Amino acid sequence: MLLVDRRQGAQTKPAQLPAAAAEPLPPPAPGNCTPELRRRIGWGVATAAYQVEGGWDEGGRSPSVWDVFAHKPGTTAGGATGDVACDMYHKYEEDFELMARLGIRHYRLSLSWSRLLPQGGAGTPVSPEGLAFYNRLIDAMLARGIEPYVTLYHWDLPQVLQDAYGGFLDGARFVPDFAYYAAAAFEAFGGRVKNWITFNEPWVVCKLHYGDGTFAPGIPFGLAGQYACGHTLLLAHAAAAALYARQYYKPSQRGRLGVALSMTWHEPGSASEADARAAQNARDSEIGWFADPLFGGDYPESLRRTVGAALPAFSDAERAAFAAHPLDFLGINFYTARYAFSDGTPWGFAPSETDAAGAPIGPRAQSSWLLVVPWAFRRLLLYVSGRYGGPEVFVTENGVSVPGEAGVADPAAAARDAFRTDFYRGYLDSLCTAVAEGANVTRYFAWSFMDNFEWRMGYTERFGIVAVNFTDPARPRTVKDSARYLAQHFFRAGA
Ligand code: PNW
Repeated sequence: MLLVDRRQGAQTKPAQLPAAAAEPLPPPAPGNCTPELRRRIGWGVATAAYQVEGGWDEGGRSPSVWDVFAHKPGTTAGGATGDVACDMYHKYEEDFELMARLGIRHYRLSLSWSRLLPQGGAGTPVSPEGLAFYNRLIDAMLARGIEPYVTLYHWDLPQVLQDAYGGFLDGARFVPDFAYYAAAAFEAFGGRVKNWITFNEPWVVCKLHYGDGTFAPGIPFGLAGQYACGHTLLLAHAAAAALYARQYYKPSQRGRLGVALSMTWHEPGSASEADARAAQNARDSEIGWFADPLFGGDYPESLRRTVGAALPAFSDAERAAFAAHPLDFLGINFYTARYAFSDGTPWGFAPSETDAAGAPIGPRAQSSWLLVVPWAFRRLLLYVSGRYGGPEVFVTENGVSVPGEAGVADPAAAARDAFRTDFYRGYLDSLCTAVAEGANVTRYFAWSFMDNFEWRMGYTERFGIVAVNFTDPARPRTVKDSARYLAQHFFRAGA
């Protein structure tokens, strides 16, 4: 693996660089990402605990809902689990070494709740081994100049809490349990961790995990479950934010706290007023559901009209809590876009992968839901900036699964991921355009640092800029071309 910039040398003395044929030179930085702009933003990578750690029954960790779900036959592609995953539980030193070599100085990770608190709930003891593991991990990161951005909840609810009261379905019990867990994390790590994300993708947590039931715990609770979950999650976020701000944490630790929302851009299918409205309804249903209350408002009107009685109401005190503790930054996970057409109702929408003439919005990645639409990034960032008063934005995830990549057995061949490099080149150009036009993006995290357990799709969809060989017990890593591209133009160039 050759990580130095060989561009000069390759032009003058190609014969002395035998690796050049195997490792193509990265294409230039996207035109709109000027050196000045690339210097201004901190560029990093992201992962999540269950997707990379492994060590599922080590160090006193109790199972999360994803352990139990993945162990049930027929739930994941090929019966895959996160039992070992990338084995980062044992290999984190090597991974931080690799990050440092790539020039990565910002790393978004998540904590496994049940590793830190095996009994899950408020008042239960912190696991000494769980605590020691994350202490070592954070110290190893900091020793290499890598700044941690820690997500408290990336989908791995302790199974004990699901069993005891249905997890997010019982807000009165979940909120104090989450606040206790958050406090334990702030207390233990807040002296070194200055960036906190309460929840990853509330829309996925509540729609896929509790509404549709396609994700763990695998029980469809319908619209009532979905919106009860959303309500609980928002109140739990507010409780953690209040705690962080008011108690000693924020004043003494001087950190910042936000949330990471998944956002699909919905573009009107035509210039008609009905389609413009449909697109707004679509944005309300995913973005507005969480962002409108968090920015001091209430659930969007279109949501209230379509969901009806299944949508809970906030008390005045609850809404005041959101306003009193605004997000220090808004995390955005951005992957894809759809067209929205009118469904004939004033508050609904019909999403579509094709425009009115039948042209697809973009090429498909390996993931069936992921259509590659670089121009939508700019639209989304400017929309968020306009609607929510120009908040500071961290792009907490952005990335792609390459068609056919998981079937490539030779890691050296899998490292030739031109499709992914093109994805980053196009999406980052779009992001840089939005920033030049006023969007306040200060951090960007590629999803993902390495190939990992892609939830129901197991290891059949790869998002890593670093390859992991999952058939080898040692789980060796191989740097992909997309990582070299990002290293050269972004990681090494950024803030
Ligand atoms: C995100 N969708 O998930 C998650 O935060 C990551 O853990 C995950 O690995 C990554 O994106 C890639 O999938 C999503 O259906 C899952 O629109 C599903 C959707 C979007 C994001």
